Amino acid sequence: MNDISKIETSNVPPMSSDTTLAGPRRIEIERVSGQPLSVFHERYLNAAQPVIFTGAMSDWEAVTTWTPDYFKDHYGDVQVRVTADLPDTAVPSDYFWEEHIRRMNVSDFVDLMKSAERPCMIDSRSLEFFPGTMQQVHFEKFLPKLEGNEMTMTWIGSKGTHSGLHFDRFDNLFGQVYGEKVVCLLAPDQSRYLYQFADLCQKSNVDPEAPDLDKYPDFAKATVMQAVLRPGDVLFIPKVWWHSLRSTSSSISSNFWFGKDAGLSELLPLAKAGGARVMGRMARDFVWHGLLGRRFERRLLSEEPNGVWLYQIVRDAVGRRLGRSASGE
Ligand SMILES: O=C(O)CCC(=O)C(=O)O
Repeated sequence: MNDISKIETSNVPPMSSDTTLAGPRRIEIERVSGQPLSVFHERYLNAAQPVIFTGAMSDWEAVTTWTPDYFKDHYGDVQVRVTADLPDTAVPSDYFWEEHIRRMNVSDFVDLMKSAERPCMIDSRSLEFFPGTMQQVHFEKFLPKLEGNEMTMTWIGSKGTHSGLHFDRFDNLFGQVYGEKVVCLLAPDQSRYLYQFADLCQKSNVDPEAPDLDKYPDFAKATVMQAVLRPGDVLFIPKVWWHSLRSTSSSISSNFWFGKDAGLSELLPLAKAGGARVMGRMARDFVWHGLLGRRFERRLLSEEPNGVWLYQIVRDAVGRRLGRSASGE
């Protein structure tokens, strides 16, 4: 049974399929409820098609127990790396991580969440840090078999956290456990409208909810899929699909990265969409930060620059080849 839920238009920009209106076309992410798991593979995973399984977590213990206070009561002494004093912007990669990293225990973090004026979050922490929580989520129900490289993470944050529009290299099942988040998705072929960061082609300068069309006029040609995620919703984000998430309340999410990661052949077209700016910067960073080892500052909620990542791949491949020749293989 398909059930297209109504989107809260107070939280997200209005939907529009009228391309004569200024701004991108906005459509709802498909919602499915009932007995959806059997259709996941064929209809969504194999077709790389986003979908929200409404209420898919209703019998997961996490949904009935996880709150900020639950983590404080059960894991208060666990030390975590936190991003705090976060900027009020949808483009966190404009900032640098070092200025926002704090280390504290979960108890202090939950107090901070409740009192801080600026957003803060425990971002992308493995559930292994919180013993017992791994048994309270059941992403494995979506997959006939596991490969062993899956990562189950949690995101715990105050109202107003922004992930920034970006893509990842793994398929992702994103479960909203507590509170609400607004999500925007764009297909990989929309990359040419997204004004990627020169040093990080997987990060966009555009706020998909409130784009600055004077600065980023091509974004008006894009198609944005969007929804409000509520407790119990599981969203499928196919690998290399652009996504941004913003919390509209205190929020706890858990996500599950799985499958084969996108390789160079999938990533290079996305880098090329950024044009000479991205490709030139990648070559420069390959030499400057990779080969010559010059220090770089990591952007907030970001990986190392693309050029450094590429350098590491090349270095490891060369190392393996030299190792094989030395051992006479
Ligand atoms: O929830 C968030 O703020 C970001 C989540 C995300 O980017 C992801 O699961 O890949």
